[in-house]
Amino acid sequence: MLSILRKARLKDKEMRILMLGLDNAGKTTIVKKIMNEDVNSVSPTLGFIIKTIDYDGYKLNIWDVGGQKTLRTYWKNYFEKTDTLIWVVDATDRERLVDCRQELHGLLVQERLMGASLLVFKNKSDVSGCMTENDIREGLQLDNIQTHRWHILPCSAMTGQNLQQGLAWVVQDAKDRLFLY
Ligand code: G3D
Repeated sequence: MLSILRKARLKDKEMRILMLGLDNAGKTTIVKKIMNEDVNSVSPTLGFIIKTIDYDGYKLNIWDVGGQKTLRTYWKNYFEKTDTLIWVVDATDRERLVDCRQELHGLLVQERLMGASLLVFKNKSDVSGCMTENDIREGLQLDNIQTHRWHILPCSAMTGQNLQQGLAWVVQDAKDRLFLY
């Protein structure tokens, strides 16, 4: 039933995208950069922000939800009807990579996120000496994921690197899924 509803919405070219990650990963800055807003005036997201982006004929409703530890228990309130989960990782934060992996894998077992695809943004890739794509792939054990279609992209909310490519993947994946199910 859920997949039928999801398919109907995808046919309407409307998608619900949930952007999550640990606090300070750069979620709000990514959304601002995509919207061409000033990225130098970002304050921590205490609740959530919804932004709608038109991309390749699709209406992308992006939910940016706060990632502080105290707020993570509320993440489940946003799972319903999610087409794509964008998991934002701070590539400079080696200390919290284990925390980051545990939170991500905790999401992937959630029933209400089962039909969603996963895009991992390796953010802050503009910072020299940051973790590589391979570091993140291994650290988050992405190759173990069999329940969701997934993809990883290095990006930077500061320079805008790969943000459009990320949206392109999200939309292409949605198109592919229309034919799959
Ligand atoms: P969040 O929404 O995930 O909590 P924010 O994260 O968007 O608030 O960003 C947290 C901090 O990381 C901000 O710095 C922001 O400028 C910085 N940041 C986000 N993305 C990038 C990036 O791609 N490259 C670099 N170099 N910095 C980034 P402050 O200093 O305001 O805390």
